[in-house]
Amino acid sequence: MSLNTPSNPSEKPSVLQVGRLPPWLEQRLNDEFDITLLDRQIDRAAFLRDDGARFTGVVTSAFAGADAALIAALPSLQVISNFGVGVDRIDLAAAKARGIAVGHTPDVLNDCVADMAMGLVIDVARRSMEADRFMRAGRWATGGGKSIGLGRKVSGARMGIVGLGRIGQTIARRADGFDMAVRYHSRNPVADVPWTHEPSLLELARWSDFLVVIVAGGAGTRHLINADVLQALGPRGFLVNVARGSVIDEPALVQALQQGVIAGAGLDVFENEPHAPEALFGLDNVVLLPHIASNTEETREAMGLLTLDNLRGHYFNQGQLVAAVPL
Ligand code: NAP
Ligand code: 8YV
Repeated sequence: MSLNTPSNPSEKPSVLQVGRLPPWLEQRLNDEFDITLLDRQIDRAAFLRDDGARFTGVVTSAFAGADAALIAALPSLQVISNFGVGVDRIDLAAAKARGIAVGHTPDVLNDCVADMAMGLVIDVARRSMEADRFMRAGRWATGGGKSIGLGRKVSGARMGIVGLGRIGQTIARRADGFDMAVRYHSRNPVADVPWTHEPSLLELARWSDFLVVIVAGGAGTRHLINADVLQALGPRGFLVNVARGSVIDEPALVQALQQGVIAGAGLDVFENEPHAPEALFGLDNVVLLPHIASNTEETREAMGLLTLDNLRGHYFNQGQLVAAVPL
């Protein structure tokens, strides 16, 4: 018998699922665990009060998270497995205080998130989405062949990366391939990388043609990109955010885009998802994506398998999560 297979299906561990997950993953979770979907409970508070003590695991996503109230309502909780690398919606302090292990999905999504960051850099600089709208409206033909205005060159430009972690380094390597000059800002310089650390975020913004944000979310980075940083990026600078919406002061960004304080922005994430500031919808100098940077068949499958493996590791391999969040 494999370590990953429970000896008796009726003894499957009880795991509470918060939010929806890809259907194939929900199927696999149901095969191996006794899953209850919190979203199906009409009166969540009553359900948690009556049934909360039976769950030893939670499976959630970067979108749904697990806040302090939920963790407190689950007195037997041992493990939280997150479908996603970002754990800003999980109350890590509450988990740590109770000795609850937290698993997530690092590394398997680096390529796709970095690819999308480069896609946004190109889209916003070369105006490809704007050009697509122009074509679909028939304006190329009706305008007698007159095209949209000029874009800006990406190859050889300066890219400042805010957060040189797993994904930030993957973006930097792609920027190298575009012959870009790369510098980065983080609290600590990263050892053994060829890119220059810039201790001042304002200086990095001043230097950059493209400022790409890929720090962790949460209280420590809330509104790190504020009006001063946007001012420093300046009227020829572009902002790309594939981290979390909370990292940007959104009203300040809207104003900066409306008033030409910066040249444009490419945004995959927003402060109040699934909502984005409506003021952005009418602006041509912004590219908006509905948080899809990791959404490929390949990466979602790898994330799902790691989400499963973290649970399996906890229950069937002596509490050894494959990818545990350091608490
Ligand atoms: P990571 O390896 O932990 O890197 C995070 C980086 O952020 C580190 O370089 C860290 O460096 C830096 N950082 C943290 N706090 C900072 C601060 N206050 N000021 C400046 N830098 C700070 O994480 P990762 O795997 O690259 O993922 C990064 C984030 O991307 C995730 O947490 C998630 O929110 C987001 N993400 C988004 C998507 C999407 O679909 N758009 C997909 C995956 C991930 P220091 O500690 O030295 O400061
Ligand atoms: C996903 C993400 O969109 O990994 C993260 O932190 O934000 C994205 O990969 C998310 O995990 C889906 O819930």
